[in-house]
Amino acid sequence: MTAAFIWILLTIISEVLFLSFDIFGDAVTEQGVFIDEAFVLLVVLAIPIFTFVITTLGYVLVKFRAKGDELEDSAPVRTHDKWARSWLVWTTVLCLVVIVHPGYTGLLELRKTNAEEPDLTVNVTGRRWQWSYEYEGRGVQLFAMDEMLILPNDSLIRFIITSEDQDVIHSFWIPAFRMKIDAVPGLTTYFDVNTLEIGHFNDDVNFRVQCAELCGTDHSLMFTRIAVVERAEFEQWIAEKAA
Ligand SMILES: [Cu+2]
Repeated sequence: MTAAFIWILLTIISEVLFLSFDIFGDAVTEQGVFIDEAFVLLVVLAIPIFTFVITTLGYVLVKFRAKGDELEDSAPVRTHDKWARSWLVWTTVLCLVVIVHPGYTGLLELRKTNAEEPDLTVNVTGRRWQWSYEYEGRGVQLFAMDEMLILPNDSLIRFIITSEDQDVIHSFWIPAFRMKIDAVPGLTTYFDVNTLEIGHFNDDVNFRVQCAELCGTDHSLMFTRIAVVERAEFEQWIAEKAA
């Protein structure tokens, strides 16, 4: 009874604390919003299990500790069928639930724009230790490390990603978009985002591309600052850049 009470109390406190903290700030793409919701759901489901394990551990440590000079073992308990079975059933059900949602539904969500024609396609190449970008069909390429990746707001953007031949595996990660995928030599990967908000690296460091696969000496410097700007501003920028 005491243990059950502690478990419920710990669970309520942890859930309230978790839900009242804004850990990462807002996601700025449709896909990112879904990913954040999935993350919150998984943590909310995991908290009761975590508190159950912690409570059980703490409770048996205190309750069944050796008292005084007593050195004799208590009678061994071999099985506790009812508990074992119910643990198996509940954890299995939980696993199956999260495989379907947000697992399977999440994959569908991230792929739902695949058949659509994107407003902008950016071809990305990784190499040690720099990213380069080509705005497909727009005549703009970015090579220099200090150049900003300018992207249009309110648009479907497709990133098509690879690594140079003879290079190593990198990972193309944009924290503000909550999206990340490997950049592999000889292979193309891609992801789509629908941008929802303008933003600039100078106001929020999550607006950056960051290599997320340890790739050598300057791995940590393998990043590009991002600005998401209104469409008109983007068109103006790209026209100037292409000229
Ligand atoms: Cu890298």
